[in-house]
Amino acid sequence: MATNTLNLPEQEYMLPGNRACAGCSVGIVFRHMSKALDGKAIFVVPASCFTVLCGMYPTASVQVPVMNSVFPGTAACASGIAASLKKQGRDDLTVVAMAGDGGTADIGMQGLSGAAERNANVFFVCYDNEAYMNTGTQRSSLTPLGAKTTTTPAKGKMQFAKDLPAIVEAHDIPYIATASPGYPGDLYDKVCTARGISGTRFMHINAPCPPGWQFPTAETVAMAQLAVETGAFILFEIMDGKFQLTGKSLALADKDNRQPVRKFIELQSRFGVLDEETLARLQERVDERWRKAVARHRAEE
Ligand SMILES: Cc1ncc(C[n+]2csc(CCOP(=O)(O)OP(=O)(O)O)c2C)c(N)n1
Ligand code: SF4
Ligand SMILES: [Mg+2]
Repeated sequence: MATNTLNLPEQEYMLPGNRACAGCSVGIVFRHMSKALDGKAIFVVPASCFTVLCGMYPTASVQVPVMNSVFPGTAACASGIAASLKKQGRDDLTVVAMAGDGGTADIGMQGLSGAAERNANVFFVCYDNEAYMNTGTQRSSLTPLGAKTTTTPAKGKMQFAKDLPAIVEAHDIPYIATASPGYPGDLYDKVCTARGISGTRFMHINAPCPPGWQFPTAETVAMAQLAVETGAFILFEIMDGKFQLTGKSLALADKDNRQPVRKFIELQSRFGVLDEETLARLQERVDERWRKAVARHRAEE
């Protein structure tokens, strides 16, 4: 049975109170991840909002060991820790490299690629708040077309976000998944699956950010759900090369009732400058990725 709020383990690895903004989705992500890992994990984290959330010893807000790494070295540090644990015969701990979109898709990409090519025993998680948020909302290669940041032109970002899971898939690793804080049971189950696999595992998690995306702090979960309901973010798993839609995305594919992207976009002031032509391009891109995902799911069922 899929995990839900009623059968989620009660043990918490996140203390009440941390330095993230009100309404931050990263706390929801870490809370469910750490439960799925039973707290038996070592995290390696480059500079990011997640380092802010974790805080510093002795006032850290998380009850797992966290090592701060340099940006390009996250996957390499995690690989080294995994090699050391192997030497010590410790197979009870999961080594998690957890980085933002900037720390994964831009500055950490070569380290991730190297670890994946070696199939290092590392679980790499990218929580994607779609910009360099910790330093004040600069664009990243995962910022969507048309979104305003402090380093984009007046009409918003001019390029589409790159397809991160597709890039990682080219490395032929045993497990890739996407997840969302809007569907924490699905996220929890996927982390449990990743935990049980050895080799490089990768997860791309959509992470709505109230100040960066410019929406009210109470709407974080609704925003995460809308990303999935519109198909702007698709929930899937790729296990040993086999692609399957999961959770809400699978239900949407079965019923063919996605919402238009406009419904997701219009609630975020970062898209306040979006013109109709750019919105149409965004919708087209979402439709194209959705069609490919559904076709692949059916072909590989
Ligand atoms: C090599 C290097 N370049 C730049 C920085 C400054 N810096 C700290 S956090 C950050 C943004 C990280 O963005 P992301 O990885 O998306 O994480 P987020 O803050 O959005 O959670 C930057 C650029 C740094 N610490 N090291
Ligand atoms: S800027 Fe966004 S991602 Fe960073 S702590 Fe605040 S809400 Fe979370
Ligand atoms: Mg970011």
